[in-house]
Amino acid sequence: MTKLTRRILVTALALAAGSAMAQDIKPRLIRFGYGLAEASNQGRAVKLFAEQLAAASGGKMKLRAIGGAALGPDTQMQQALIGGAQEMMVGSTATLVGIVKEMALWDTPFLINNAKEADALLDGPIGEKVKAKLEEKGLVGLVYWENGFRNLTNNKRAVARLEDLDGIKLRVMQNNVFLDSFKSLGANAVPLPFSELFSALETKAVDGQENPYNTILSSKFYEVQKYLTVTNHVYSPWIVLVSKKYWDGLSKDERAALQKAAVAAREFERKDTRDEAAKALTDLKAKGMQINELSPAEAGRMRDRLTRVNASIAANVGMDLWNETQAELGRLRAR
Ligand code: TF8
Repeated sequence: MTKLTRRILVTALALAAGSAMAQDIKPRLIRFGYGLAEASNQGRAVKLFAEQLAAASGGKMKLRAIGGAALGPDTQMQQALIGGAQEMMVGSTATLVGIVKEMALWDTPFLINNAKEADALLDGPIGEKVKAKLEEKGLVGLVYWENGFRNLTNNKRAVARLEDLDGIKLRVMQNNVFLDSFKSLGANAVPLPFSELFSALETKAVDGQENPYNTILSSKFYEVQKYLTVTNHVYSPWIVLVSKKYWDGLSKDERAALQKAAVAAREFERKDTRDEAAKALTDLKAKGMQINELSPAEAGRMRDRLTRVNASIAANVGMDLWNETQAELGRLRAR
């Protein structure tokens, strides 16, 4: 080797090492909590997130996934993130309404009609605006994932007409929009954390609940619920959250690695969830559930009752945000 080639080689090696070291990433261990089972769309996406994070950080940022609400229900994890006792979580936007009132926007019945609208609205300026409200409350929202369109199950009777809901004890998420929505449909709505739902259904403390097909499957609600009514009454997002205290201590590169992994997991999660939902009804039927669709007339009556809560949602999230959302949806639908 001539002196010159040796010098070139040494320089090349130094440059390569330099670019790896330019990544300001320290060894990190992130406790990431979630509420559903490991064998669920949520669990699968968290696993992919962990892999993507390792890849984006040269193996330095490690994610410890803790599912099945082992770290507590959503509201408890949110407080742990705010206090800095836990680094990350994914959960329902609906359980955040007590912290950021604008999150109630996503609870508006029939706001979103399909997956395309959901992605465009959540990933666009409206979704960003709502997400940004978290920071002053001690949370950082990275991305929205899909929970999905919610449908009704119960153990009393097939719900074919609005009146069939009369007196049904229905578990709802801990949030006033859901409480008002289902009260206005005539159900006896009871707020409960998700982690208590299976046993409440099993012991018949409640008669029914509402969640996307994916969750009815992965949480085995078909074991304790006979009737499923296709209502698609609201599109529920999930949101990936980081403790702001933790986030503030991260370098630019560490933040970028987290954001990159969150987006990759979002793309995976939405596809996985939609694929699973598309065949879920067949699966749930095979598990013994009795499934019915509402007649257009009854669906219309339900829709009409549910949208009576819109005025109070608009007042709560603010008229500006409400109007901007309607305008954005108008634009998306005109495309
Ligand atoms: C509910 C939600 C839950 C999710 C999950 C725990 O009904 O849909 O399934 O928030 O992340 O509480």
